[in-house]
Amino acid sequence: MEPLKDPLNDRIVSHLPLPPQRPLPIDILIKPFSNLPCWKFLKDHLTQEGKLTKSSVIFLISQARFIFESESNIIELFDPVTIVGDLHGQFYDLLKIIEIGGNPEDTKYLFLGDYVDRGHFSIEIILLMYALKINFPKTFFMLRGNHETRQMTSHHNFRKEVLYKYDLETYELIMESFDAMPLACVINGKFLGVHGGISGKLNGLDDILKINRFVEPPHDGLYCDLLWSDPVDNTSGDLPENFVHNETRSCSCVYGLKAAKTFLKRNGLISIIRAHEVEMEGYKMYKWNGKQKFPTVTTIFSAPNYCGTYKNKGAVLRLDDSTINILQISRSPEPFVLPSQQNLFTWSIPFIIDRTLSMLNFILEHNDENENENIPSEDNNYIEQMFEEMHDHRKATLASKIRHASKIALKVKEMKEKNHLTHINRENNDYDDRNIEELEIEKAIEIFEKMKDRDKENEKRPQV
Ligand SMILES: [Mn+2]
Repeated sequence: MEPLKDPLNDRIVSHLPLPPQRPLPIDILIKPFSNLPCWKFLKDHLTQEGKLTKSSVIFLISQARFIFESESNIIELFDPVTIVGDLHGQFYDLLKIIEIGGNPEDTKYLFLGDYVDRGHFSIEIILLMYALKINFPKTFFMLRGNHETRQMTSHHNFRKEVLYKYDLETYELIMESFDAMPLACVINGKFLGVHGGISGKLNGLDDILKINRFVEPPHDGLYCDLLWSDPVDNTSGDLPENFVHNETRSCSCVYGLKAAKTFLKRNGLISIIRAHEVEMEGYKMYKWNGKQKFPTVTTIFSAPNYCGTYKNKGAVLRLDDSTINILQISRSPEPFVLPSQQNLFTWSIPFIIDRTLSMLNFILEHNDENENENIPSEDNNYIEQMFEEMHDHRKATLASKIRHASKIALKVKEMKEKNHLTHINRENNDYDDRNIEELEIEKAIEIFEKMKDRDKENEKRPQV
């Protein structure tokens, strides 16, 4: 599609390609003589920050939802398969994943959820992945993550992103499509794929099949645990009980070796492959049974430099002949977006108010006689007259009002900064995405741990 016009040819960053001129209409999206979206064309359009017409969006969401609805709670498949963890709105990294993980036309894919929130390009991820799902319903699979819910997308930024780029109806349709996503996957009859993990309420795979998944996931129980639970973070896998409360998430449970072993044995499985937790290397193998043994649990996390701050690698897992291979990726460059999709004017208002008020304050606090020399005498007379007419207490009132306003402006600024902690704070970022490779490993781990600690609150389930 034609790019936007630039009649004056005065763009400051001229090397950046212009976005497409119009939203992609459905008759161009759909391949001729078929009912399938042209995913490669859509991919290029979205990469250039193009939008879609409402009918194109509705087509993709409703067709994908229709396929999800036809799937069982548990998908059954066989390797070779490329398994992908959390993406969190990092569309430009998804493009890289498709590039290295294999062309979806001839590669089987399993995505473990958490497509949306945190990053700025979640809707682009959903639209492209839905187009792939429609094209390859039997080889491209998407499970539900804990962020594919009304609660998480309202608490984080996906809802805002959809309202900004599309509208409320689009958001609600996407939520209904999330309700239809399957919950788990069994590969080769040996591996359980799921977003979070197992549960005290999970005995057999039958228990997962019995769930009515077509709802907003509840706050506790098996459905919640599949999406929210975590493995215990130690080398032995020991826990005081089989399942303990998950403090980090404010809901669900933590499971260890004993619980995992019991569950796997009972169901003839050997290993759990899950996502849900950011890892420095993009993956983590829990070899609780001993270093030589097959990992009981593997975490796969596919959003490199998560939130623009973690400095972690992203990874995808390639399962072939029941053997695990890991492919790592670094962050791909993406268009710069201000936090919460603000425009430059909204973003700068607190700073402008702040500056203006400090200027006013300065003027009021300084009454050096000599400074009046440069002011034309008529003006000077006028100002003096005005101030003489003004009683002292009025001057004081005015000054105090300005000081109060200044305090308010500072509060506004603080609030804004606090709101944006969950997003990229580029100013305080010592290293940009380009030189992660050059970071010393100790420094990278230090930054990763610091960011993880600072971001703790956001990994919790919000309390309602
Ligand atoms: Mn998650």
